Amino acid sequence: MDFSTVAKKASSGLLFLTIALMALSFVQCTPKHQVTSSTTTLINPDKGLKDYYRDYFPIGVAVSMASLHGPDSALIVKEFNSVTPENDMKMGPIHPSENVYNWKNADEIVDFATSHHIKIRGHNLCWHNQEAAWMFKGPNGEPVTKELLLQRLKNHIFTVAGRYKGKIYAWDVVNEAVDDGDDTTQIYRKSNWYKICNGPDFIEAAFRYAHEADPDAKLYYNDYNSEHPVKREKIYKLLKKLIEDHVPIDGVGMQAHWKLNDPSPNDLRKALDEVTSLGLKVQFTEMDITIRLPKSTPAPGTAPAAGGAMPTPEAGYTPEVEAKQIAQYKMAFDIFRQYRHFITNVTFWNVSDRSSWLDWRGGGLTGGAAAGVNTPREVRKAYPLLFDENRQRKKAYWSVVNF
Ligand code: 9MR
Repeated sequence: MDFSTVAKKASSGLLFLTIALMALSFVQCTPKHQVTSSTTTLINPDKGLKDYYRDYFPIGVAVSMASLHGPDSALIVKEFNSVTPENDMKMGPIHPSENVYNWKNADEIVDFATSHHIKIRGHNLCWHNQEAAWMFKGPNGEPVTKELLLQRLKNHIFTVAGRYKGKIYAWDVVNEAVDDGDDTTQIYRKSNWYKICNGPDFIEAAFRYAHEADPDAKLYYNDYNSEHPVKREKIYKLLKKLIEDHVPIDGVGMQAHWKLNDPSPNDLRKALDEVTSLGLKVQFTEMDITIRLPKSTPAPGTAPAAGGAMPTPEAGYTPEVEAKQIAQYKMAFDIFRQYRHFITNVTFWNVSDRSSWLDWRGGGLTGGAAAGVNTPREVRKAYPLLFDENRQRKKAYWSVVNF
């Protein structure tokens, strides 16, 4: 909200104070009653995220069997109008050996979404992680040839994207194929795919197969840290080459696994400007904003111990940390709305802070391997989403719907 503009227009100090107090109350607490904000949003507890963003873009969430079968399910239906299978369509889980496909979970997600008129993003058709190991071995256990590997990739994509043709509206066709290092000449990740194909041909091939399998599906290249300057440039080079080679690609998935101060608004805008200058759409495909800090960073409000070492790198979900998270979410969604003509989906990676993939990373809830009797136990929860551990809307939720 632009307080200075309002202030100029307000004919009396009292009116200004009233408006300011109303606006503040939307950010500070969960509204109990239907009220009209002084800007454009109608705050209404019966509405879900998807309703506030109806004129902007679909709002999605990553789902699993646990979330479809438990109490998350009602929240998913109320708040979201897009889902992405968190794991159940990845190559390893869905196609564990040459003639075996595990359709059960994937079908269930598709049926759930279809019956609730929820869009489905497919995730993903080609990745170096959760891969189908059998694909890399030849018929006699020898390393597979490039030709056979691409033939297998084609069969996989035709079978999976073909099965859900017309039901999955967008696919992450290739996931995380760009290298993370600082060497700007090293564009591609040295994955099995890259090594066996002796280059990045598999990326182009995957897009062509996906387009053949389902010509109406929107096809995305999906990666993380897409706002970091070095990686951003590498991704840009990859995309530019795909476009020059007339590869059927519709857009870029920016995963948006973010931190309290990362990305900066400037880096986020730059990433969006670069990608959209190529004529591509953007989907924020795996959004969460962790409160966890790199090990050497003091938690907000804590002082370094003698010698500079931090006794507790993370102090938990303190009010100060929460305020930073609210600000980061608000910044992101303010920018998303400004780029509404280019952004075609914003999806969260998991439903609520009760269970995030981040909680199980690097040691999980019980502390890392270094946590011992004399070492204070680390708080490992990430609290990265818009719903708390009781699946209630957080203040960060209200900061993104109050616009
Ligand atoms: O959330 C997923 C987690 O359950 C899996 O164990 C993990 C395996 O690598 O993958 C997670 O999802 C990843 C996504 O598929 C691609 N981008 C990074 C996500 C978080 O690791």
